[in-house]
Amino acid sequence: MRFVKTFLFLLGLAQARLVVENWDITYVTTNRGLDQPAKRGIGVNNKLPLPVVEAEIGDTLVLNVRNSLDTVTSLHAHGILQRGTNYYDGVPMVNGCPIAPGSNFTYEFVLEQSGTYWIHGHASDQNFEGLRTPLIVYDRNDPYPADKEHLFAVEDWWPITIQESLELLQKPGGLGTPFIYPPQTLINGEFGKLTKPLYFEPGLTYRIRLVSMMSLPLWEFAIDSHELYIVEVDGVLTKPKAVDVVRMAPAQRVSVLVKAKNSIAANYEYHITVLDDYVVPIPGVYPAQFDGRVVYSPDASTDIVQTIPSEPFDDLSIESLEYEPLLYADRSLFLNLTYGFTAGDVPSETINLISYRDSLVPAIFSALTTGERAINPVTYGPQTNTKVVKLNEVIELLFWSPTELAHPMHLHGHVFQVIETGYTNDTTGWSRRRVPNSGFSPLKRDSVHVPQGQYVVVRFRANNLGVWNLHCHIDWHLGLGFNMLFVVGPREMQQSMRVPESVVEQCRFQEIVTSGNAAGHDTYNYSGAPDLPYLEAALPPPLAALKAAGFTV
Ligand SMILES: *[C@@H]1O[C@H](CO)[C@@H](O)[C@H](O)[C@H]1NC(C)=O
Ligand SMILES: *[C@@H]1O[C@H](CO)[C@@H](O)[C@H](O)[C@H]1NC(C)=O
Ligand SMILES: *[C@@H]1O[C@H](CO)[C@@H](O)[C@H](O)[C@H]1NC(C)=O
Ligand SMILES: *[C@@H]1O[C@H](CO)[C@@H](O)[C@H](O)[C@H]1NC(C)=O
Ligand SMILES: [Cu+2]
Repeated sequence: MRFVKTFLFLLGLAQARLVVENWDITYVTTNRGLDQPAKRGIGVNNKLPLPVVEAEIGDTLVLNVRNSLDTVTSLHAHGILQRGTNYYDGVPMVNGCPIAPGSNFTYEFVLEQSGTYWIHGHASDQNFEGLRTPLIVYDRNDPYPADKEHLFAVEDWWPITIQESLELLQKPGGLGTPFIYPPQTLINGEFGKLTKPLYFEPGLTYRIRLVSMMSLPLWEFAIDSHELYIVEVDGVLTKPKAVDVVRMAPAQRVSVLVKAKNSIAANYEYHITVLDDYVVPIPGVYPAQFDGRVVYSPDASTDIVQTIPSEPFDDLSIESLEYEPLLYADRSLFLNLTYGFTAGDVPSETINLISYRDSLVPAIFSALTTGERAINPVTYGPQTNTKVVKLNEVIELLFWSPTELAHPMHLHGHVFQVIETGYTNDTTGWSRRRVPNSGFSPLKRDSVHVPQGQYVVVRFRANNLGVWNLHCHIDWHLGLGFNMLFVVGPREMQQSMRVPESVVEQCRFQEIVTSGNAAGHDTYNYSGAPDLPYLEAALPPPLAALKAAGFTV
């Protein structure tokens, strides 16, 4: 399909088109080619893996969804900014309502960015069960033209469902139970051991797109004796950066250019290595290495030249191609990424000791219908940990992970500059690395990895009207409340944003209220709203603030 389109562009026939996908979201029973019993997955049109979605910049993507599950669903186009279409960002009870079982819903938005993205379920972590696929947006004027492309989408496949897994975790003493059920690695929808060869032609330049659709581990990509030039990170073009190894955290995407050798005398290998640091080690499962052949000629003897082990690239050493110097921060938010226990030792993931719970009213409707009160974060319910920011305000986030857990943090609707990383420990004191203040264009991305015991500082200009999630992309962490909201420019939203009738209708027939505060009231009355879960490790301030706002805690 892609080549047909390229041909049309050469003829000058290019024009923005509709790319229509008709997706019936269904349960699929499959073992995905693995030597283990089939289990339930969530697929599209009775198939798993899902089709890769391909489009050109400027196209309108129309996703016609039918929900054939027995539970609600939703889709999120990860990394797509949804400028002006916040209501199609796909987070249930934030951007609208979930899609009810048996009903249809259409997402429709313009693809204004080129690059590598993915579409995944955002209701009840359904991506964990297979509802995830790459979204590639081509640009015929791409400043980094390549002769050919390859894609590696890597995901983990677990023998139990996320709901079963979360239920086990939330039993007293249940920490660690996910690891009793070891996962397998799938590459482009197939078991990793079936790694397909890459065919290289001498002298050509290849673009290799890497997409991490993982629920948990990090992984690395390398090709023996071939330098990789990073040119895209999370949809943002970068200055070319030569590396031997690319490291991918869950939800991240990277494109590299690779120049094929001029000779067909030897073949090589590529390696996808799933790491066991940053996650709980699972003996016999992680680390795992999957090797494929890079074939120049079927006659050549494979020449395995191991890549010299080297530090994978680091966000602070890469610059965005389009120059934007370090932003000046108007406001700085300290985000303590930690966890606590509710009564009965049930673990809860938290940001600043608040574990996210949905409100009774989707946040977008609270922003649009509460007038002046929309600028008060309490309107959205304290258990959503909402920050209300002015349109175009520059926000600095300091992600601090003091625990033994690492967190890939994803912001919806924006890309942030990654400007500082570091850690502190008693023996060595502070270690701090920061990008230069001037003459440097910090890397911008939508998903940043915060390693355990370390911190990362990012800045973004809140220039996209709407309600946007900030959450950890490890599915268990999100499922246990690792999530918060930004409401950008509620006054301007009230003036300019018109939610389509189909979005309101999806709420109405599920009897979900579409006006008022977190509890659906037009006043400061929060009676009936979900309480902030009480956490034993919690510090008093959020509880005190809640009591002051009239909540029972
Ligand atoms: C929902 O979509 C399916 C196709 O997936 C179609 O057959 C059905 O008629 C649609 N239902 C409604 C009410 O539009
Ligand atoms: C972060 O939260 C933990 C509780 O889990 C607390 O012990 C720690 O002091 C907090 N750190 C900061 C810097 O507030
Ligand atoms: C301090 O923390 C860093 C980052 O977590 C770690 O690499 C290093 O080994 C630690 N140093 C000591 C002395 O604990
Ligand atoms: C708040 O709302 C509840 C439920 O609608 C109602 O019973 C109660 O009277 C209200 N309280 C105030 C102070 O208006
Ligand atoms: Cu996390």
